[in-house]
Amino acid sequence: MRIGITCYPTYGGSGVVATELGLELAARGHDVHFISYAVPVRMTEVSERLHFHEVEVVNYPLFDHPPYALALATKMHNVALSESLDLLHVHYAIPHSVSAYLARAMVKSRRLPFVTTLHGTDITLVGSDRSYLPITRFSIEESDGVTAISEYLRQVTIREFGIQRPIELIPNFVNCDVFQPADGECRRHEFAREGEAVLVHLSNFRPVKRVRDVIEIFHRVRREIPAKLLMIGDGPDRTSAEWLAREKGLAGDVIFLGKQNQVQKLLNCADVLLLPSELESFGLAALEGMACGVPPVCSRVGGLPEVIDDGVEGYLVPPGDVDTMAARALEIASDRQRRQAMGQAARQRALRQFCSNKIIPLYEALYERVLSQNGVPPLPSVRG
Ligand code: GMT
Repeated sequence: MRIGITCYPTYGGSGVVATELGLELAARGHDVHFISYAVPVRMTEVSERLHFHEVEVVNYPLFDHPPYALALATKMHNVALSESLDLLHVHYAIPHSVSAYLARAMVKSRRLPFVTTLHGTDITLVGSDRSYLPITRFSIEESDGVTAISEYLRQVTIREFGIQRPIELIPNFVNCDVFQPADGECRRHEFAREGEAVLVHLSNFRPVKRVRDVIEIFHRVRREIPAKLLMIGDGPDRTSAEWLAREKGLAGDVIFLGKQNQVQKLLNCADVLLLPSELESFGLAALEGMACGVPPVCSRVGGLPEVIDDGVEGYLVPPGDVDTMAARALEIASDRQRRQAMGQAARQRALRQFCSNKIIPLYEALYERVLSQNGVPPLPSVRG
């Protein structure tokens, strides 16, 4: 198939999932065309089946707010025609599914179906804001296929938006060959001395991630055992977290690494992953850690209970309860056997349920259904 994928190309989880999906689809013989304003960050591979089309937004003094959604719709339309796309798959409803709706309407010569994947804040925060709710609901209803990345998000969407059409659950996934426990090769020695525990946090440092809680948790752990904390990612709350770490006298033990590409090489060094978010519709970072054999300590919110079996593969704790999170993290980090048993259980869970080889066929089956419902037989790929 020839598939156009649109996502936010930055470090948000939806962009990561969309990019990994594109890479996997290309590896399985599909032609994948990313359509966005920048090259997706995890699109590090080059292949004849992977293409990128940049959306350029023309600015003009009249435009206080350049109309990205329109530039995107135009680019989708153009690429669909020039590359004979079979369908569009947009990640994050706003504004991508609206742009896809316009592109579909603009392609007059044939049907150009589009699939929308809902990721989280497009429903729980931005989409449910009254200024966006009607158009988000409209574009979901108008999509030819809709998926949600957890049952939690599926239910919230149906409830909050009153959606009548079917929404399919296709959970997030991880490439379990890339994200796997370290076999000797590990960057741990770059950050921690022998005998020090390594805790890790990975996010876009937005308020919903509660990054100050990460520091609070680490502070409590650090009082009990020698440890280092790796903070991977960047975003608006980084400065405040850095400030708090200094205030607590932890500056030498908390290492802010900023945005990183090969996160698996950092995750697989850690003893515990901390994700104390206010809300996570899935919690991709927790899954990436689990695939690397690292037990996560997370908030019991949103879709996280669908990913982690509490007490077996990691721990789920009410959001904001930093004392309990610290106690759980300490329990794992200070007991080698416990850490290994939980890490193995976490890896097994990822292998059982969330590896890309299990999930990508679900997307392929959905594409085929959408195409046949629209009377569009998938075109044979140009390159065979
Ligand atoms: O976490 C964010 O703020 C980014 C956001 C996104 O859409 O880029 O992440 C959401 O999608 C991820 C990938 O599907 C999920 O793993 C995250 O749980 C979800 N974030 C929230 O629900 C807050």
